[in-house]
Amino acid sequence: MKRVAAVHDLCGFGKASLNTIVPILSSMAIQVCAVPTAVLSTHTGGYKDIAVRDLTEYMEEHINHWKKLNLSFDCIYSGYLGSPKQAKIIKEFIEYFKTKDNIVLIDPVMGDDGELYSSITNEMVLEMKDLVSHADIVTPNVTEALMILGKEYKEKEDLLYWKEILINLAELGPKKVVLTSVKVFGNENVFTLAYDKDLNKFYKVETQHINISFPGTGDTFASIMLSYILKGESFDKSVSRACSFIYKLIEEGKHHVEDIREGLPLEMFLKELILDDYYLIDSKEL
Ligand code: PXL
Repeated sequence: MKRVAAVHDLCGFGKASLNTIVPILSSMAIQVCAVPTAVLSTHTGGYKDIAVRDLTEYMEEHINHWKKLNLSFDCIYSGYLGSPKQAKIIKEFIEYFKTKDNIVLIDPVMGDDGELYSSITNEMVLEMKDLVSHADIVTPNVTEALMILGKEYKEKEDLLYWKEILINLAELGPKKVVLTSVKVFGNENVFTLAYDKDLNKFYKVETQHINISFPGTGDTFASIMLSYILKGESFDKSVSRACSFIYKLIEEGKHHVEDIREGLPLEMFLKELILDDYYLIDSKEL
């Protein structure tokens, strides 16, 4: 069984972070070993008076125990961080647990729609940029990508501009880059773009834009993509499968979720994910 070290927070209510990562990877027969970065009563997407416990100090003890146990992982997968110092802890984790065969996926969870999440500081953006340079694969949305590159937020651009952004991100270190929530001039759809530096290939997956933003969608996307990669699916197919399933979840979410803050209706459709029983939108070369 493949094993993933998942360095993410736990939000008690509202499907995001470990509440989506654990069910997705587990149902795809991948073992999740959590390194919790913070515990929150809810995610920060629309709730007030959130209770938060940052686990920066605790994380080192947690990881030290794992070192004594001589554990090994097929993937190191990080997301939302509780403090900028956690980026350094994760870099050390990567240095210790990285092998020539395992993969490092960094999802630089920081914001969406041109805004940083309320808990994310400028220091965090700089630390995240540094952390991204240690990744094999990164999965920012447009907001996160432009923040990392120190560029001003653009809601729409042409595909050549976004291609350049993929290249700029790969220049930081990662061999594979996935850019989500991409909008293009003269087109009402939404694109997910991917770049495989080793193959020098660019891919795009185009889906109809549904104007609802469920918190936790990025975590769900990255976890589905990672599940397929670990199952041996090709990079571009893994991206297109994740896009297809996310599209299905958003579409179903319109009918099944009363309060969008609760997140995507993941539990209702996990079975379809496991059985590959959903409409596949193919990727095209860009
Ligand atoms: O889904 C990303 C995420 C993770 N963790 C926390 C968040 C969010 C997005 O809002 O607030 C705490």
